[in-house]
Amino acid sequence: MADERVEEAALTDGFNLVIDALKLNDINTIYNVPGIPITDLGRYMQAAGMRVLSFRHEQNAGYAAAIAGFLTKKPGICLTVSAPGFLNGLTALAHATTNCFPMILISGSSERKIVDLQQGDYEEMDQLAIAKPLCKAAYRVLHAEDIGIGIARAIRAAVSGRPGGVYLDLPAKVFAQVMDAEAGARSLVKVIDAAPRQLPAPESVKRALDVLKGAERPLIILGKGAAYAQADDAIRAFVEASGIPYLPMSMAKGLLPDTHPQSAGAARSLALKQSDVVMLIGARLNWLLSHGKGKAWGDAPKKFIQIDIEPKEMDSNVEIVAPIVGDIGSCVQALLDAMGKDWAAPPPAWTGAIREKVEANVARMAPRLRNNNVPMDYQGALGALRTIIKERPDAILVNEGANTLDFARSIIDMYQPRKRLDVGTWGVMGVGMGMAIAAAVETGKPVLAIEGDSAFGFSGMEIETICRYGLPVCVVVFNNGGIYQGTGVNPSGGSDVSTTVFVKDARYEKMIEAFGGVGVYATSPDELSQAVNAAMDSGRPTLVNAVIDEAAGTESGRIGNLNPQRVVAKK
Ligand code: ADP
Ligand code: TPW
Ligand code: MG
Repeated sequence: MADERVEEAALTDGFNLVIDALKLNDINTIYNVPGIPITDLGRYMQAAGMRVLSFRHEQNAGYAAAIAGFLTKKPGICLTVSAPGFLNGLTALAHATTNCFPMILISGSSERKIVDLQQGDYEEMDQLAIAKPLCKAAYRVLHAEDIGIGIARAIRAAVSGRPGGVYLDLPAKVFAQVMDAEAGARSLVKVIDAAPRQLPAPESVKRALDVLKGAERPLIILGKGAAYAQADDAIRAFVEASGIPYLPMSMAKGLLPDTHPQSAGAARSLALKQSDVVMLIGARLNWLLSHGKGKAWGDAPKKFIQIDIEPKEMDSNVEIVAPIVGDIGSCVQALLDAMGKDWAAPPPAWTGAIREKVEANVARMAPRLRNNNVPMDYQGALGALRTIIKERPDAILVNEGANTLDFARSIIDMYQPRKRLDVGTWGVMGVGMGMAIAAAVETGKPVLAIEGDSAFGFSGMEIETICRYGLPVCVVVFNNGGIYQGTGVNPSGGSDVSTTVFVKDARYEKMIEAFGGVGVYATSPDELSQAVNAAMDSGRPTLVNAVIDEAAGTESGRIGNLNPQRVVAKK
């Protein structure tokens, strides 16, 4: 007996090595769905003091991991079973890559030699090959002694340069492989300086400042890369020292408070159209910025300056006259250092015009946000929630839907960095509950999730997860009875309802009651406000069913123009 224990103490195995490698790299939270071959891994992780959160669907665990990466600058880890679990997690991995969030999808997999000969193993699939085009890097570990290096590579790939999703394939066999404990310990790698600073070239900083100095109507656009960078003080100092109006992209809201005098948020179209020099900081000129051309940008000729860690991003859509390649913290600091004391603020004609437009638009909206209509419209309901975020600026706002998203983005002011989490680059539905869970877990702050009724449906079962872990999440379902609106009719006159319509007067609040949470049915902004304040005070998992006028809103929210138009009617 005694000899056996000594023998055991001198050995380690794949399970232990995965746990030791993650812990060595300060990764202590795992978002997973258990099953063969990773059930025991989750148990052993929990036994080893890691936080292992089990979800009801891997896609939601994956979205949680992706946003954990955005919030912490460390890769969020999603752990799944083979083939179907892996595929369920893959959407989130692709989403992380598209949004430049660091994440690692770790999936168990079947027996290599059976997979490769397609002999029909349990949950057989060539996962590595399938993951590759959807992520930044993909690795497979075949031997226990390579677990340390495999995890180190995955971490570095996820967070260095432009962050993104990484796939790590762990065949079932590896977990049970045994090796000498000391050799095992030596095989682990602590990743040193996983995302090294990348200093910009001094000449590119000077070139950018020269272009900015020549501007008459300069504009800064802050993107979610700027929020991710956690260079909040330097960014604010640079924007303020420059005196240039700025526009925050959706998830960059709050980097400076939306009420900041230089914010052009409420004068977005004027700012885009009339600007002559635009400096992008951690924002791509993709569809969300109309690719830097066309009607949205007006007739005034533009010069673009861009700060990004990814050199290939430059000139992706239009010419970038002054590219600055480096990490945002270093780039913005370099700009600040090189600006000099004699920096001249932009012409008051420009800053004044923007300010005037902002104030006019804010004043025009104000009375509509105070309406107490029943059924609620988006302005009345979001006016109430806007006040709640103003009073609780450290709460995290999660937001998805179409109208529910577009109205909330413009109506709700944010006051602190990384407090607004939403559908991101793809405008994907289903991120809501995963993001809410990770936000609560990673930050310990209360979370307010404002969800279209359709959007909520994509991940709604995770309210059980929220209740199970007792997370301080308040979900508000904007219930207009459908996708975009609840008023659609079946054009054939048949008995099926329209493709965009759900059950009338659905009682979503009863869903959370099934799991011991608090359910509230709210028909007016006052009721909504009361319910959400109570939830935020108590921290109890809550779902508020906010009844919204089914005719409010528009098809596809603010991006209806992206719908293709039918040319030939069906005979
Ligand atoms: P948004 O959707 O808010 O406009 P995007 O996702 O389009 O933002 O752009 C984010 C950009 O930020 C990406 O091009 C990415 O390479 C860049 N980025 C991310 N992190 C950093 C960083 N630390 N330093 C510099 N650029 C970064
Ligand atoms: C994964 C397409 C965009 S917005 C939306 C869908 C289905 C739902 C809008 O209705 P909701 O909001 O949430 O009730 P509201 O206020 O307008 O009524 N599948 C995925 N992603 C997307 N974007 C879609 C489908 C879509
Ligand atoms: Mg809806």
